[in-house]
Amino acid sequence: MSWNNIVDTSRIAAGGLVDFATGLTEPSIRLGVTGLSRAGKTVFITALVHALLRQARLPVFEAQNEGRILRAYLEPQPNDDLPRFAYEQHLQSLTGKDRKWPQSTRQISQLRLTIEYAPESFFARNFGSGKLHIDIVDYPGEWLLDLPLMHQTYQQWSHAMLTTSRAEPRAALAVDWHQFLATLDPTSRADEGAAVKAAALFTDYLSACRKQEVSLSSLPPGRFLMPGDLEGSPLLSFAPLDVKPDDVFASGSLGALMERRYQSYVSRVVKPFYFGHFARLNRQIVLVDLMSALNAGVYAVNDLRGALQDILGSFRLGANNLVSNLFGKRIDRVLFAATKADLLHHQSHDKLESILRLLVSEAAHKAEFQGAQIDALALSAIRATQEAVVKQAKGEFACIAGTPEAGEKIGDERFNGNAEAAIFPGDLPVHPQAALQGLAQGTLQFVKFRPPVLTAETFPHIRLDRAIEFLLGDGFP
Ligand SMILES: Nc1nc2c(ncn2[C@@H]2O[C@H](COP(=O)(O)OP(=O)(O)OP(=O)(O)O)[C@@H](O)[C@H]2O)c(=O)[nH]1
Ligand SMILES: [Mg+2]
Repeated sequence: MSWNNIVDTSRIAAGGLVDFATGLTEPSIRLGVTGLSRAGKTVFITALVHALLRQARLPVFEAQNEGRILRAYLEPQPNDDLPRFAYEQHLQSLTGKDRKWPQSTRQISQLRLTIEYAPESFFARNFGSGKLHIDIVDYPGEWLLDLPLMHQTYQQWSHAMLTTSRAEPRAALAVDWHQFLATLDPTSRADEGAAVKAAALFTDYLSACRKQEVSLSSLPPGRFLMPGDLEGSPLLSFAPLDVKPDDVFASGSLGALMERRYQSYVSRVVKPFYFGHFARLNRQIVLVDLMSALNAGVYAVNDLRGALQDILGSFRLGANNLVSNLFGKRIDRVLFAATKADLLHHQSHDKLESILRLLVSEAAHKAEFQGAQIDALALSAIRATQEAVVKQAKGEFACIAGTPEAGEKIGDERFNGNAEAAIFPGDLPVHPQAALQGLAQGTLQFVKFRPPVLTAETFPHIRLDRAIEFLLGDGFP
């Protein structure tokens, strides 16, 4: 074991000890909620917490169905170094007069929910009630996709980035960056201006790859698109150069400068995230905007497949870690969820789920993943639509209906944010394999609907209860 590994391992050990000390008295589950930007993390957490606090109708969540959940409440979180998830604020925006989706979040945050329950066994019940703390951690999926960088040198990473950026659909989006790159000589004297400009053009290329029409997923380094508190930091002024995986740079060269910055990024950004947050999770839900990827076509789907494989590779890394095993903190359940299922008619929910299941099982196979339970489902944390059948001369169409947001367009009609509308969202192919081959490209029609008017105590949802049962169900013995 190298010196570096020993230092790293002791970092988790220190963190693990704190968790161990705080977790000793009362059981806790540390649930990571992640997904790329706009995947639906904030809405999911707000809906999950709301449903548990208000004891919503969650038929598949057994402990609640059996009437064993006694009380649920929010508590101060145990980690002082993490911002709190702004639950009240997000709920307020969803339920306020204007009914808005919560604002985009750019940072990691955490919330502690505590649930008191009646234990299942007669013996335990006579000892009093059980108590489970659920620490929910919301973090950008972009940061998770950075973990493979810990095992790559700058030269290997550069070479890989260049290779993928030279194939379509990336090549067309990389033109400006490639043009500038062609003027850079890695062996020339280090030049700060060139490094900054290369980083800026590389970042523009990454954001172009994220646009809805392209919808690519795997775009590290994660902080370039989702800088968090590193906005404008020199840690982000590096970019790939046209080099070979085994090139060596002379000191004082541009190559050496980029290499040093890359290494700082890995040791000061990626590793602290891994050891400080990721390695301490024991449950994980990965939210995926699968519909956008399917609609964008086969490149987007393939890219998502690669991203899922990287993600599962990272979870395997967590599961095998000696120290995390020692402290009982390892991810033992991972749920992949296709979000916003309410944008499709229910006839397509099972199809959406089968497509995700196929993608995940392929990725798990390739990543040689084992050691944790994996599941996949299609859900809507807050259902903004209802279903309707629209009869037209050509036949009957299974539609969804809701209130489109102001400014949304369907055909020639522009909405004002108050009128309701029914649309035919399109159908998914019957065979999941066909969808993965790109046959769903351009077939789905998306409209942004406003959050629903609350007619009951709790939000309508699709399969949120299945997610809860899988992620937390065994916490109420
Ligand atoms: N119809 C519908 N839309 C949803 C649902 N969940 C999320 N959305 C939409 O997706 C958008 C993004 O959701 P967020 O929960 O903010 O996503 P996020 O992953 O937290 O995004 P960032 O904070 O930007 O990383 C929302 O503004 C909604 O428009 C859902 O269950 N149904
Ligand atoms: Mg968010």
